[in-house]
Amino acid sequence: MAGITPLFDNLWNEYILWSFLVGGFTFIWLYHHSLWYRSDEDEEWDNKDAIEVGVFPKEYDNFKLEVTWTVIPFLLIVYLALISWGPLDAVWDSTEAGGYGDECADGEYSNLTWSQNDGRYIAECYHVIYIEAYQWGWNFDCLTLSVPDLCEVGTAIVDGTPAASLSLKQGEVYLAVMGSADVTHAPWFVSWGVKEDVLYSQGAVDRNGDGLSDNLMLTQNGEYDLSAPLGELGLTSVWLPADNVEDFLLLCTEYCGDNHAYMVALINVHS
Ligand SMILES: [Cu+2]
Repeated sequence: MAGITPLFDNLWNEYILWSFLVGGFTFIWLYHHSLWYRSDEDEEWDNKDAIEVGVFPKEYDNFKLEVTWTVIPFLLIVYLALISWGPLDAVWDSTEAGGYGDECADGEYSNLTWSQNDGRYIAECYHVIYIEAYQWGWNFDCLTLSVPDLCEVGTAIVDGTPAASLSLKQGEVYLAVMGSADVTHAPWFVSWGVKEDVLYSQGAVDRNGDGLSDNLMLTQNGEYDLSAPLGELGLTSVWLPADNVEDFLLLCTEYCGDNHAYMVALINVHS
Protein backbone atom coordinates (compact mmCIF):
# COMPACT_ATOMS: atom_id res chain seq x y z
CA MET A 1 0.00 0.00 0.00
CA ALA A 2 2.66 2.43 -1.02
CA GLY A 3 0.16 5.14 -1.81
CA ILE A 4 -1.29 5.17 1.69
CA THR A 5 1.33 7.06 3.61
CA PRO A 6 1.01 9.93 6.10
CA LEU A 7 1.84 12.35 3.29
CA PHE A 8 -1.36 11.46 1.48
CA ASP A 9 -3.35 10.66 4.61
CA ASN A 10 -2.77 14.13 6.05
CA LEU A 11 -3.80 15.77 2.82
CA TRP A 12 -6.96 13.69 2.73
CA ASN A 13 -7.77 14.61 6.35
CA GLU A 14 -7.21 18.27 5.68
CA TYR A 15 -9.53 18.22 2.66
CA ILE A 16 -12.19 16.45 4.72
CA LEU A 17 -11.80 19.03 7.50
CA TRP A 18 -12.24 21.97 5.10
CA SER A 19 -15.21 20.25 3.45
CA PHE A 20 -16.91 20.00 6.84
CA LEU A 21 -16.08 23.58 7.80
CA VAL A 22 -17.24 25.10 4.52
CA GLY A 23 -20.26 22.79 4.26
CA GLY A 24 -21.24 23.40 7.90
CA PHE A 25 -20.88 27.15 7.64
CA THR A 26 -22.85 27.31 4.41
CA PHE A 27 -25.73 25.15 5.55
CA ILE A 28 -26.04 26.78 8.97
CA TRP A 29 -26.03 30.20 7.27
CA LEU A 30 -28.60 29.02 4.74
CA TYR A 31 -30.98 27.48 7.28
CA HIS A 32 -30.58 30.31 9.74
CA HIS A 33 -31.51 32.90 7.13
CA SER A 34 -34.32 30.82 5.67
CA LEU A 35 -35.95 30.49 9.09
CA TRP A 36 -35.03 33.83 10.63
CA TYR A 37 -35.92 36.22 7.83
CA ARG A 38 -39.47 35.20 7.21
CA SER A 39 -42.85 36.63 7.97
CA ASP A 40 -45.41 34.76 10.03
CA GLU A 41 -48.45 33.46 8.30
CA ASP A 42 -51.14 36.08 7.68
CA GLU A 43 -48.84 38.72 9.12
CA GLU A 44 -49.36 42.16 7.74
CA TRP A 45 -46.09 43.54 6.55
CA ASP A 46 -45.04 46.87 5.39
CA ASN A 47 -43.70 46.51 1.86
CA LYS A 48 -41.72 49.70 2.07
CA ASP A 49 -39.23 48.63 -0.58
CA ALA A 50 -41.99 47.68 -2.95
CA ILE A 51 -40.38 44.26 -3.29
CA GLU A 52 -41.55 42.31 -6.28
CA VAL A 53 -41.37 38.56 -6.56
CA GLY A 54 -38.35 37.52 -8.63
CA VAL A 55 -36.65 40.92 -8.51
CA PHE A 56 -33.64 41.32 -6.27
CA PRO A 57 -33.95 44.44 -4.13
CA LYS A 58 -30.99 46.47 -5.31
CA GLU A 59 -30.71 48.57 -2.18
CA TYR A 60 -29.73 45.44 -0.23
CA ASP A 61 -26.75 44.94 -2.47
CA ASN A 62 -23.64 44.66 -0.32
CA PHE A 63 -20.46 45.10 -2.26
CA LYS A 64 -18.18 44.34 0.69
CA LEU A 65 -19.99 41.09 1.39
CA GLU A 66 -19.81 40.11 -2.25
CA VAL A 67 -16.07 40.77 -2.44
CA THR A 68 -15.59 38.83 0.81
CA TRP A 69 -17.30 35.71 -0.40
CA THR A 70 -15.32 35.83 -3.61
CA VAL A 71 -11.91 36.49 -2.07
CA ILE A 72 -12.07 34.09 0.91
CA PRO A 73 -12.99 30.99 -1.12
CA PHE A 74 -10.38 31.98 -3.69
CA LEU A 75 -7.68 32.11 -0.99
CA LEU A 76 -8.85 28.76 0.34
CA ILE A 77 -8.54 27.20 -3.12
CA VAL A 78 -5.04 28.63 -3.61
CA TYR A 79 -4.05 27.26 -0.19
CA LEU A 80 -5.45 23.80 -0.98
CA ALA A 81 -3.65 23.79 -4.33
CA LEU A 82 -0.36 24.60 -2.57
CA ILE A 83 -0.63 21.87 0.05
CA SER A 84 -1.44 19.34 -2.70
CA TRP A 85 1.87 20.05 -4.37
CA GLY A 86 4.12 17.81 -2.26
CA PRO A 87 1.96 14.69 -2.52
CA LEU A 88 1.59 15.22 -6.27
CA ASP A 89 5.34 15.45 -6.65
CA ALA A 90 5.63 12.11 -4.91
CA VAL A 91 3.37 10.52 -7.53
CA TRP A 92 4.47 12.31 -10.66
CA ASP A 93 7.99 12.03 -11.92
CA SER A 94 9.54 15.32 -10.93
CA THR A 95 12.83 13.48 -10.59
CA GLU A 96 14.49 15.84 -8.11
CA ALA A 97 11.44 16.12 -5.90
CA GLY A 98 10.70 12.43 -6.26
CA GLY A 99 12.91 11.46 -3.34
CA TYR A 100 14.07 8.41 -5.29
CA GLY A 101 17.47 9.62 -6.44
CA ASP A 102 18.73 8.94 -9.96
CA GLU A 103 18.23 6.00 -12.23
CA CYS A 104 19.93 2.88 -10.84
CA ALA A 105 23.09 1.71 -12.53
CA ASP A 106 23.24 -1.89 -13.74
CA GLY A 107 22.96 -4.24 -10.78
CA GLU A 108 22.16 -1.45 -8.29
CA TYR A 109 19.17 -1.76 -5.97
CA SER A 110 16.79 0.96 -4.83
CA ASN A 111 16.85 0.26 -1.07
CA LEU A 112 13.37 1.57 -0.53
CA THR A 113 13.15 2.93 3.01
CA TRP A 114 10.48 4.56 5.04
CA SER A 115 11.20 8.18 5.89
CA GLN A 116 9.38 9.26 9.02
CA ASN A 117 10.36 12.87 8.35
CA ASP A 118 8.90 13.02 4.88
CA GLY A 119 5.96 10.75 5.68
CA ARG A 120 6.73 8.63 2.63
CA TYR A 121 9.11 6.16 1.07
CA ILE A 122 12.43 7.31 -0.27
CA ALA A 123 15.10 5.40 -2.18
CA GLU A 124 18.65 5.64 -3.46
CA CYS A 125 17.80 5.04 -7.10
CA TYR A 126 14.98 3.87 -9.36
CA HIS A 127 14.45 1.57 -12.35
CA VAL A 128 12.70 2.58 -15.55
CA ILE A 129 10.09 0.31 -17.15
CA TYR A 130 7.78 0.83 -20.11
CA ILE A 131 4.02 0.30 -20.20
CA GLU A 132 1.92 0.52 -23.31
CA ALA A 133 -1.86 0.66 -23.19
CA TYR A 134 -4.07 -0.37 -26.09
CA GLN A 135 -7.69 -1.30 -26.75
CA TRP A 136 -7.92 -3.44 -24.66
CA GLY A 137 -4.90 -4.54 -22.74
CA TRP A 138 -1.44 -3.73 -21.47
CA ASN A 139 2.05 -4.41 -22.77
CA PHE A 140 4.95 -4.26 -20.37
CA ASP A 141 8.62 -3.99 -21.11
CA CYS A 142 11.43 -4.23 -18.58
CA LEU A 143 13.75 -2.22 -20.86
CA THR A 144 17.37 -2.63 -19.77
CA LEU A 145 16.68 -4.28 -16.41
CA SER A 146 18.88 -7.29 -16.92
CA VAL A 147 18.64 -8.76 -13.43
CA PRO A 148 15.61 -10.98 -13.98
CA ASP A 149 14.09 -10.74 -10.51
CA LEU A 150 13.89 -6.93 -10.78
CA CYS A 151 11.35 -7.10 -13.57
CA GLU A 152 9.70 -9.87 -15.53
CA VAL A 153 6.90 -9.82 -18.04
CA GLY A 154 4.59 -12.76 -18.55
CA THR A 155 1.02 -13.92 -18.91
CA ALA A 156 -1.43 -14.70 -16.15
CA ILE A 157 -4.98 -15.98 -16.05
CA VAL A 158 -7.34 -13.39 -14.58
CA ASP A 159 -10.93 -14.56 -14.18
CA GLY A 160 -10.36 -17.32 -16.71
CA THR A 161 -8.92 -15.00 -19.36
CA PRO A 162 -5.26 -14.58 -20.27
CA ALA A 163 -3.85 -11.18 -19.32
CA ALA A 164 -0.39 -9.64 -19.27
CA SER A 165 1.49 -9.82 -16.03
CA LEU A 166 4.32 -7.76 -14.61
CA SER A 167 6.50 -9.07 -11.86
CA LEU A 168 8.46 -6.61 -9.74
CA LYS A 169 10.71 -6.88 -6.72
CA GLN A 170 9.82 -5.75 -3.24
CA GLY A 171 11.91 -2.83 -1.97
CA GLU A 172 12.49 -1.38 -5.43
CA VAL A 173 11.11 1.79 -6.98
CA TYR A 174 10.09 1.89 -10.62
CA LEU A 175 9.43 4.81 -12.88
CA ALA A 176 6.77 3.60 -15.30
CA VAL A 177 6.99 5.39 -18.62
CA MET A 178 3.69 5.03 -20.40
CA GLY A 179 2.10 5.57 -23.78
CA SER A 180 -1.13 4.56 -25.47
CA ALA A 181 -1.38 3.09 -28.95
CA ASP A 182 -4.86 4.48 -29.50
CA VAL A 183 -7.18 6.35 -27.14
CA THR A 184 -6.66 7.71 -23.63
CA HIS A 185 -6.41 5.03 -20.96
CA ALA A 186 -5.73 5.37 -17.26
CA PRO A 187 -3.86 2.63 -15.44
CA TRP A 188 -4.93 2.17 -11.85
CA PHE A 189 -2.47 0.20 -9.73
CA VAL A 190 -5.16 -0.81 -7.31
CA SER A 191 -3.19 -1.74 -4.22
CA TRP A 192 -0.81 1.20 -4.52
CA GLY A 193 -3.58 3.73 -4.95
CA VAL A 194 -1.75 5.10 -7.99
CA LYS A 195 -3.68 6.22 -11.05
CA GLU A 196 -2.51 8.21 -14.05
CA ASP A 197 -3.81 9.11 -17.50
CA VAL A 198 -1.98 7.68 -20.49
CA LEU A 199 -2.38 9.61 -23.71
CA TYR A 200 -2.03 8.56 -27.32
CA SER A 201 1.62 8.43 -28.26
CA GLN A 202 2.70 8.44 -31.88
CA GLY A 203 5.58 6.20 -30.95
CA ALA A 204 3.32 3.53 -29.42
CA VAL A 205 2.73 2.18 -32.92
CA ASP A 206 5.19 0.36 -35.18
CA ARG A 207 5.65 2.77 -38.07
CA ASN A 208 9.27 2.05 -38.88
CA GLY A 209 8.45 -1.63 -39.34
CA ASP A 210 11.05 -3.08 -36.95
CA GLY A 211 8.43 -5.15 -35.17
CA LEU A 212 8.53 -2.92 -32.07
CA SER A 213 6.55 0.11 -31.12
CA ASP A 214 8.61 3.14 -32.16
CA ASN A 215 9.07 4.25 -28.55
CA LEU A 216 11.40 1.27 -28.18
CA MET A 217 14.54 0.19 -29.96
CA LEU A 218 16.73 -2.85 -29.81
CA THR A 219 20.12 -2.12 -28.25
CA GLN A 220 23.37 -3.85 -29.07
CA ASN A 221 23.04 -6.09 -26.00
CA GLY A 222 19.79 -7.42 -27.42
CA GLU A 223 17.65 -5.50 -24.92
CA TYR A 224 14.91 -3.04 -25.61
CA ASP A 225 15.35 0.53 -24.54
CA LEU A 226 13.51 3.80 -25.02
CA SER A 227 14.31 5.09 -28.50
CA ALA A 228 14.89 8.66 -27.28
CA PRO A 229 15.24 10.53 -23.97
CA LEU A 230 12.06 10.49 -21.96
CA GLY A 231 11.26 14.18 -22.50
CA GLU A 232 11.45 13.82 -26.27
CA LEU A 233 9.06 10.90 -26.46
CA GLY A 234 6.29 12.90 -24.83
CA LEU A 235 5.18 10.04 -22.60
CA THR A 236 3.55 10.22 -19.19
CA SER A 237 5.21 8.57 -16.27
CA VAL A 238 4.42 7.65 -12.71
CA TRP A 239 6.29 6.34 -9.65
CA LEU A 240 5.69 2.80 -8.52
CA PRO A 241 7.24 2.06 -5.10
CA ALA A 242 6.90 -1.71 -4.61
CA ASP A 243 6.75 -1.91 -0.83
CA ASN A 244 4.84 -5.11 -0.07
CA VAL A 245 4.84 -8.66 -1.37
CA GLU A 246 1.45 -9.03 -3.03
CA ASP A 247 -0.53 -9.72 -6.20
CA PHE A 248 -3.06 -7.24 -7.44
CA LEU A 249 -4.75 -6.03 -10.61
CA LEU A 250 -3.97 -3.20 -12.92
CA LEU A 251 -7.25 -1.81 -14.24
CA CYS A 252 -8.16 0.85 -16.74
CA THR A 253 -10.09 3.78 -15.24
CA GLU A 254 -10.68 5.88 -18.32
CA TYR A 255 -13.59 4.57 -20.41
CA CYS A 256 -11.94 3.46 -23.65
CA GLY A 257 -14.50 1.40 -25.55
CA ASP A 258 -16.32 -1.95 -25.49
CA ASN A 259 -13.85 -4.00 -23.48
CA HIS A 260 -12.75 -1.24 -21.13
CA ALA A 261 -14.03 -3.19 -18.12
CA TYR A 262 -11.88 -6.20 -19.05
CA MET A 263 -8.69 -4.27 -19.65
CA VAL A 264 -6.75 -5.88 -16.81
CA ALA A 265 -3.25 -7.04 -16.04
CA LEU A 266 -1.72 -8.73 -13.05
CA ILE A 267 0.94 -7.01 -10.95
CA ASN A 268 3.02 -9.29 -8.81
CA VAL A 269 5.48 -8.05 -6.22
CA HIS A 270 7.80 -10.76 -4.94
CA SER A 271 10.45 -10.70 -2.25
CU1 LIG B 1 -8.51 1.62 -21.32
